[in-house]
Amino acid sequence: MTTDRTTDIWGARTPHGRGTPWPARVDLHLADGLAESDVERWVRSACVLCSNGCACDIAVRDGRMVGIRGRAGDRVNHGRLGPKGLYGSWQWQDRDRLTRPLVRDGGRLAESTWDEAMNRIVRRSRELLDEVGALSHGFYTSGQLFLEEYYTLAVIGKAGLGTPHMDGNTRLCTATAAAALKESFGADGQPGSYNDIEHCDALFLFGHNMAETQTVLWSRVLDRLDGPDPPVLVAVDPRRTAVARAAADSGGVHLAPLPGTNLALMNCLVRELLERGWTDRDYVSVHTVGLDELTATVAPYTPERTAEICGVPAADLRRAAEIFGTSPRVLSTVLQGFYQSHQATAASCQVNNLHLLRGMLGRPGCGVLQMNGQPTAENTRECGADGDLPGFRNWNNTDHVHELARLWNVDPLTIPHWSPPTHAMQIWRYAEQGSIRLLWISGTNPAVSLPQLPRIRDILRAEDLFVVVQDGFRTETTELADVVLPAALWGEKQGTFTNASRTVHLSEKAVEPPGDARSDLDIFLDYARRMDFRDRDGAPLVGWSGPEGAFAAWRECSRGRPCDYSGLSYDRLRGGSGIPWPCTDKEPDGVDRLYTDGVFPTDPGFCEDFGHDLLTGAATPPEKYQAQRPDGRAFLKAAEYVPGPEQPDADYPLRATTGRTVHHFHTRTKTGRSRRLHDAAPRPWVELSTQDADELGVAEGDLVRVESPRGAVEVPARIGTTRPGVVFLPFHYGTWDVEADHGRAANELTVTEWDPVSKQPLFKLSAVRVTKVS
Ligand SMILES: Nc1nc2c(c(=O)[nH]1)N[C@H]1C(S)=C(S)[C@@H](COP(=O)(O)OP(=O)(O)OC[C@H]3O[C@@H](n4cnc5c(=O)[nH]c(N)nc54)[C@H](O)[C@@H]3O)O[C@H]1N2
Ligand SMILES: Nc1nc2c(c(=O)[nH]1)N[C@H]1C(S)=C(S)[C@@H](COP(=O)(O)OP(=O)(O)OC[C@H]3O[C@@H](n4cnc5c(=O)[nH]c(N)nc54)[C@H](O)[C@@H]3O)O[C@H]1N2
Ligand code: SF4
Ligand SMILES: [Mo]
Repeated sequence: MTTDRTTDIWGARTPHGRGTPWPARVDLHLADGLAESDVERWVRSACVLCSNGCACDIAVRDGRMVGIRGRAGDRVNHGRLGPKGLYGSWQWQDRDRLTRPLVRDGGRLAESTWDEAMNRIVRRSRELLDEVGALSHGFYTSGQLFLEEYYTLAVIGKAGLGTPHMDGNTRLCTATAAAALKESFGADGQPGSYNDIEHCDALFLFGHNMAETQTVLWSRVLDRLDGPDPPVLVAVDPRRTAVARAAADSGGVHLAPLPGTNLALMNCLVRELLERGWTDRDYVSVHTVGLDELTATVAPYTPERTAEICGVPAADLRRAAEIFGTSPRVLSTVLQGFYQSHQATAASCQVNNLHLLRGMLGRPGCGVLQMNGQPTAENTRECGADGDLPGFRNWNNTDHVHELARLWNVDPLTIPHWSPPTHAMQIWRYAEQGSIRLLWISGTNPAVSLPQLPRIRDILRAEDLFVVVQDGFRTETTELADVVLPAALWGEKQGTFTNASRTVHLSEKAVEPPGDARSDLDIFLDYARRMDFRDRDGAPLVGWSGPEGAFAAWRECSRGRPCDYSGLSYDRLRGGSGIPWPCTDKEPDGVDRLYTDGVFPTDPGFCEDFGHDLLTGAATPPEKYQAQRPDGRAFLKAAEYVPGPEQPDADYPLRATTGRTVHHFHTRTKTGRSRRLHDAAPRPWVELSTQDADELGVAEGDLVRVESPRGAVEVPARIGTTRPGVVFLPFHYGTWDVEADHGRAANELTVTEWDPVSKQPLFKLSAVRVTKVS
């Protein structure tokens, strides 16, 4: 690697024209002093530091990971890797890892054995099952384990214990992607494809800072922007990000709405399309339901009225609508600026609506990417580790429950389906109230990543909550656990996962885990064995003992469902490229775009969900759903805009939003251990607009105190990137690497509120005040 990719984020350009393939460019980084000829083995994998899932090979020497190289032949990245992939993917391997189970004795965590740690868990688990039943058990998992691990956990939770209290941190991440896809199209599943970037004439990024959060995908966009017939970009983001700047430079527009006003903005864009006749009437009449209600709901959102709500010029709204309405091929991406706000599902559904109204789905260059964030979030959802039934089955459809009961050979009554699965925010509430008494956390660090941290710490510390935490490192969360289980991480175990455009990769084991660390799969299997979960015939409920067996079981579970893996196997995934699902005997190479025929999985017997009222979150009763006679048509769902739950006032006059920076991944357990990435962004900050900074008398670098009704942080100021009235904080910085420093985490400030449909918390909407400290 010749350049420093912490500063040269996207690497060298390989420009190309519309409709031509994205040229390959192979990125490589090896440990200092090593040459490619020093590498003993290259081991196939894909990067797990975001949902892009860039295919790579891990370099191994002397039993250690010593580098990484992009895979040129893979459909996702054509050889490229970003700064996190290059510098954050493996450098943490020997840095203060958890190597032995820890158990809490006399208030302190002490090293122990697997037998002792697992016995404690099993003892507590049995006691609680006897005393109060399965509802005492809650599982809070991740978007970062492997498919095989999620599916195993889902079977344990649903068919072994029978608890509905299971969810992933995907609730904080892409619950809204799933919800918006279910509401509009009947089931989860990404309609579009990354290949649409090569074909689009316009690209809309809704609340998505792709330049920092999917850097390789952004390279793909930059290569179009630098080539002949580049697309026009539209960015919707209250900050002037690299995406926003590129939008302005491309002849497009940067809309910078006030946080919490996305739905008003979207209703305006939908209204403009309808008013100006920029719709495909035939497509709409044959393939959708709900046009009348949508038209009536968006009618009041004139550009002038919307301009007032959102704080953006009416002319810019008209221009954005014109670009959407008149470009031959439009691709949209949606992410946390939409998902982590109130009315998240309603706003994200309007993106689907824009595409439905123009008949722009299932064709090259015309797609929606309701993005994922975490590398394996798709699998959490598919496998049911987010509480949903595996295979995008509908908990409210008895046939679907019976299918699973047959597959697992258990009584259908064991499988919780008397109510919707418990979402993470409610799991934490039950733990707070004391009805959940065993909380098993895997692959997530809630003591930094959940909203309103003072509350989360109190819940985890409570005497009568038994907390199990499974991680590769000591974290803010492990420190509050009763039992800590040392997990093998990426490169130290085998398994598969699926990226944001449905592409499945196999990640092989490159090296041995440190000390006694074990894969999450082995830990879950060990629990199942010790608990002696059995099927109806007395055979072990979980009939597999390794990843490939788990994959085979999942393949059967997915057969015939939208996320059909029946044509996939480990061997097939060892070919040239990852393969997108659905992959069947009929479509052995997978399917690039869904809904090419305009037929959607909305049939009542097939759909994943009967939908909700987007405004209130009330579930649509099955009879009412059937009465709409969707029969394969998509839903044009609508809702009016309402202001967010926490509005600025005299005490807290500014709107705070939070998010990411390019160099770190989440709570930095990996990227914080990479010297280069750490040095590139060693500590947190807050971004202020020039106008607000002037009024507060704050200069660049000044230490300021940011306070919400829930907590405060003190961080240096950066000036000029946000719109007036808005401050932004990166959420990566907990306290694990500094001595007893409180008040660094953005989530000291955030609020415990969620979208009524997806239940995703509102990380991007709290009221704060800022004062200068020095
Ligand atoms: N470098 C890096 N990359 C990552 C990750 C990481 O931690 N670091 N995490 C991965 C994961 S799990 C995820 S979920 C994704 C997230 O990827 P993104 O969604 O792109 O990241 P965020 O920074 O959370 O939010 C995106 C943008 O939303 C804007 N925003 C804030 N409030 C609003 C609003 O009210 N309306 C609108 N329209 N925009 C708003 C913010 O200014 C921000 O620029 O990134 C993935 N990639
Ligand atoms: N304020 C604010 N808060 C946010 C967000 C925001 O934008 N603003 N974004 C939210 C979003 S989108 C997300 S995705 C979450 C992320 O929040 P978290 O999931 O809490 O963040 P991570 O640091 O990724 O934590 C993952 C943990 O799993 C461990 N781990 C990694 N791989 C494995 C594995 O294979 N097995 C096991 N057992 N452990 C493993 C890591 O060491 C790490 O401790 O944060 C959310 N919180
Ligand atoms: S874009 Fe995402 S998946 Fe690709 S190298 Fe970067 S962090 Fe890894
Ligand atoms: Mo996420």
